Amino acid sequence: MRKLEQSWPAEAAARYRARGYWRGETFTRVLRDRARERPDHVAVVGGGARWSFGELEARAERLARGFLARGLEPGDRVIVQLPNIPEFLTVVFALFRARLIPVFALPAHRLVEIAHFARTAQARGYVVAERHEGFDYRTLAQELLGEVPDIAHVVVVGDAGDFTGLEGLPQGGDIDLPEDADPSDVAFLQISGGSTGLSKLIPRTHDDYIYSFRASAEICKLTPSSVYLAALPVAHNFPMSSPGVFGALYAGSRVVLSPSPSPEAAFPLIERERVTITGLVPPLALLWLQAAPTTRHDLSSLEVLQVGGAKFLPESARRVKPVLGCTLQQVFGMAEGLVNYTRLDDPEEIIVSTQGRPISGDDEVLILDDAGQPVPEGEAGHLLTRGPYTIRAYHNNDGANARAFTPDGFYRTGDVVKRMPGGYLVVQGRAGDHINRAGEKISAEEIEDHLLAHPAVFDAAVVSLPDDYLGERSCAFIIPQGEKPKAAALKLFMRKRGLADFKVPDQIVFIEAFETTAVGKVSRKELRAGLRRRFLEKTEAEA
Ligand code: OOB
Repeated sequence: MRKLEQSWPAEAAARYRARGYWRGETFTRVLRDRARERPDHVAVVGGGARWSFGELEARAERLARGFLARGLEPGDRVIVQLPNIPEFLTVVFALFRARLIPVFALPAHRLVEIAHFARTAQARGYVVAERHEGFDYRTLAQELLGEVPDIAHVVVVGDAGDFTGLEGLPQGGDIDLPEDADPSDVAFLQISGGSTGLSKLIPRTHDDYIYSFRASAEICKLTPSSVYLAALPVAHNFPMSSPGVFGALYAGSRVVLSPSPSPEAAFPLIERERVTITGLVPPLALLWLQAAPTTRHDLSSLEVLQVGGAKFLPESARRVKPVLGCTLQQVFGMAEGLVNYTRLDDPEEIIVSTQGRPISGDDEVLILDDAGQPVPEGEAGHLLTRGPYTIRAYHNNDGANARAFTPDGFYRTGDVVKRMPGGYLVVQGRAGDHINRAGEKISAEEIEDHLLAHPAVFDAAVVSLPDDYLGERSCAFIIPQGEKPKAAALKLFMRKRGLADFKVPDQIVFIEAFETTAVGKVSRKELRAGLRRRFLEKTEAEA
């Protein structure tokens, strides 16, 4: 079996075990333990399904045999691109049971992204839903096979068309399931927000990831009577593990999957299932705050609303309790590891004005100035971190590893933060050039590359602009070549290249030239900063 590398030095690993963070648990054992303790407790609700822990385990086991009987082999990587449907959980637990390695993609990803994940992970399998929000993933699968022939198996949840359906996998009755994974093995590959260039793959082990959601479930005080609503796309790290669906299942709670995070979809589920906790990105939280006062649905079961993924401004944060009647919890996390939470019993001022403090006493946090020196408490600096669930390296990416990690293993988050008394962090912004569009991270560089592929684009620079609803929106400054293209045509061009919709620039501004300094060329970073500054000054002057 091809094992993927994980990268904590032996000394750190031994310390994390000795301190009880890494307890030798695996995903398969966690599910088995819950299924034994409370076989009939409803674990997953979604679509028409209501599966108990016992049923979830039995389904996962059956599917695990099916995947292996189909020809996948332990160690193979399998891209999982599923919306919030209960099969997400059976598929993922089945892959763990069969020692296959899920690679998590979001439903919004398209050919460019999926092909990149498939190549980087050397994936052999791809699991999709037939369709979601009007998009047919079987067509995407077909295109993927044309680009990445190593994908030998496509499995479709729903009507499979020419592919194999989940229900149509061989029964595999005669297949022996492999021994359980070693807890220090890489369990899956998560994708990075992609701050520079293309998304990177993040190897997470059973030990480190299970620690992060077990501790998160404790911080969120989950019990078997809690009900967690997955409103955001469940393959994202926040609804997956902070405490997310895995933390909820760990605590023996119930997971409810909402097909969409909109109030129209989520509010009826909150009422029907008596949901106690859910997580949103700031723009959705604003939408909920707007919809709640006039809804006919009873939201009184909601005890905690988590908000994270992008900065939630104090003015909005202050409204959560009076409008929704529940406790706000701010969550500042990253797929690479470190997650910060405000605690449920923190004073209101901490809850509304900070992004929380780390999960673990062994999360090491450095806040450094440009010269790499620590800044005093209360002053802004670059956040670097190292700890029991923060990776030390990306999968197979020496270039990114050299940039993103210090020689002694700290991850450079790219975020600029202040540390307040008690270790609470306040996010100020970020040093890098990505756009945080409603929690979706977009790399300026990646989008510029796509724009440059258009024959009428001479040069392009993509920046973030403040946006009342999205937090940030993307704006592409373009120097045309020859006849000026239409903005709509450029957007269509990006979509046709197979780029996820959220990456298509929200705004396109044509300009004649980029400024250069007397020395000549400026860095892309300065160029983007200058364009953003001048654009904002100009719009302010016009207002
Ligand atoms: C979460 O994970 P990613 O990997 O999509 O994005 C991480 C980045 C952070 O480095 C930071 O720039 C930004 O997203 N971010 C926030 C934030 N939470 C994340 N910026 C300001 N305020 C916040 N509360 O987004 C993620 C992963 C796990 C839990 C929660 C969010």
